[in-house]
Amino acid sequence: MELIIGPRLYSTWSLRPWLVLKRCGAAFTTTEIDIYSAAGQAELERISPSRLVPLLKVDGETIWDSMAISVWCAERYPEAKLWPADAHARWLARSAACEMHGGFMALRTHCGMGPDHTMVGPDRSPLPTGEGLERDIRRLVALFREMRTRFGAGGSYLFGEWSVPDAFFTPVATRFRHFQVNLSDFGDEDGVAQAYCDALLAQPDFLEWSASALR
Ligand SMILES: N[C@@H](CCC(=O)N[C@@H](CS)C(=O)NCC(=O)O)C(=O)O
Repeated sequence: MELIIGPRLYSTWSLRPWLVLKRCGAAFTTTEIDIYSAAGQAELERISPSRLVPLLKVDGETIWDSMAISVWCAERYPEAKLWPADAHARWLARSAACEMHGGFMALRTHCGMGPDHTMVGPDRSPLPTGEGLERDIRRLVALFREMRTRFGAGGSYLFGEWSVPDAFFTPVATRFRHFQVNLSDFGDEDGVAQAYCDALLAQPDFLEWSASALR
């Protein structure tokens, strides 16, 4: 099984299924494509149905899109318990992961990751201003606080134990760190959302990803 990803320094979309596969204990290889080079673009054209990464090559198929790969993982590795066991938590965990998958365009646009800003490097940049950015950050803070308060008792992740939304929100924690977002300015009075982001950044799998990106 092969996961094809973009550059580890920048590719927030690639990090998500990589974290999910690690949680499954899956045996997989990782192939990085430099999507910023002409050769990488040609490779994308050749191998990717959507011209995007990540891709998972398994059982003779190419599964594209980070959410589709995560859903496949939950099917293939039920013992990894990738979604919360409690039904209410599970419904909301899927809502949260899908909201991240399809939304927060202002955060993506104004706090982008790419050759100018790395997801894992030590460099930091000031928080830009931009249409919709404050609304996106406030919404993320509110979401993190609500889920942690309602469902987080069993651990330090969004729904207590680790689940798919944690993979989808790890790139948010890296953006908040890189752009030095002070979450208390966005409704996180007592640090609940910040503690969650800290837990995401301290995940051993994420630290492994960061270390390999910086090598
Ligand atoms: N919704 C897709 C988004 C994937 C995506 O946007 N991937 C970026 C890399 S982070 C990409 O492949 N970009 C190729 C390019 O810009 O040419 C997913 O979840 O997999």
